[in-house]
Amino acid sequence: MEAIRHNWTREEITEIYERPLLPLMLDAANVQREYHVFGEVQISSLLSIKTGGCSEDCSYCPQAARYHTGVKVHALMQVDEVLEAAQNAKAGGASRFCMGAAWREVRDNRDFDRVIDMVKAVNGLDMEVCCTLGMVNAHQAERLAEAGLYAYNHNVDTSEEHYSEVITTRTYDDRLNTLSNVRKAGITVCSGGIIGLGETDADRVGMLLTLANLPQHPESVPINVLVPVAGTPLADNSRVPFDELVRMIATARIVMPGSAVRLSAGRLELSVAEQGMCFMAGANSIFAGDKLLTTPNPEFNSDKEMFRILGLTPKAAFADGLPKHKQAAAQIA
Ligand code: SAM
Ligand code: DTB
Ligand code: SF4
Repeated sequence: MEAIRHNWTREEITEIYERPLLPLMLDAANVQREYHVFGEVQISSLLSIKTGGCSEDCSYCPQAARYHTGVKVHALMQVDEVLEAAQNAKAGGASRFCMGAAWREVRDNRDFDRVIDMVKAVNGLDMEVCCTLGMVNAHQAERLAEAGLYAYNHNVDTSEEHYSEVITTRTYDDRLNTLSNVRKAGITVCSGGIIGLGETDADRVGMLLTLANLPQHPESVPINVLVPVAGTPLADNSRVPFDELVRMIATARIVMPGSAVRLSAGRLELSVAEQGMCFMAGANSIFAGDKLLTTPNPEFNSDKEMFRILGLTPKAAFADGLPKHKQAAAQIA
């Protein structure tokens, strides 16, 4: 088994990214087989707990207040509503429940107290609980960890060089700083990005270089394909050809062998055969459920059929080990 590395060079990642597609897929599949159960796919379910009206200018995002996208603003949901959604997600086969808020950052107010209650409530269902709430400081990350948060999603989104073309209201370093706060609090890290933002191949390599050279790789790496939304500045961007997505996934798989690589936004535009190529190239996680945060995602039954056709199996919650607070509880029991 090749060692997990954190000293990749740009040249090495470029060489991998540029390999001919089928040999690249084979290389990625071999890594996949060494580090994971081939064909096992982790299923996450997403819920937008606070929708729209966001102050940021992320040029891809339907929830930014400044773009007129038709997304209805919705205040923070109630804990019991969220719990019910999590129960439904679990019944549908999800092992992870991810709550997303259209916030720039977490603030220390009653809304955050309510999110803490949501984390505790969903944690009681024995699901991996995940949040994506924007920037967090060290203290906020610790509060989330104490409440039982398993994972925190915060994407670098693109390369450091391309970042300011996409977002101007915060910096790449802000993003990395939040990831470091999350890591220090002992929460697993979920961080990836989007392709189709107008970036070059060098930017895609650059994004993977940032992620693969973090002191510890993110446990989950979501690869999103831009979902173009009318009203956003990127509404008319051309669709990413599927082979470029496969290439991106395969490269992520090879440079971060132990991580879950998530085939994230954009699945609705992909056939089962194209998604099958992504799983072959090392994707081993998806968002399931007919909605992402605000945009549509494949229906439950079509994903069920895809799992049947491709021989995929859902991964159980906590298959990679219990988080700290659950380990203590397991010892007492
Ligand atoms: N507000 C928080 C933040 O920005 O970190 C959390 C929610 S935000 C919607 C989470 C991620 O969704 C973004 O970082 C981005 O990668 C992804 N995303 C948002 N809009 C998207 C779109 N139209 N297509 C693909 N991915 C998108
Ligand atoms: C991630 O990388 N993708 C998810 C999740 N993390 C939060 C979000 C995708 C959002 C797609 C656009 C929408 O539905 O609003
Ligand atoms: Fe706000 Fe997050 Fe959307 Fe950016 S990606 S506009 S921070 S909700």
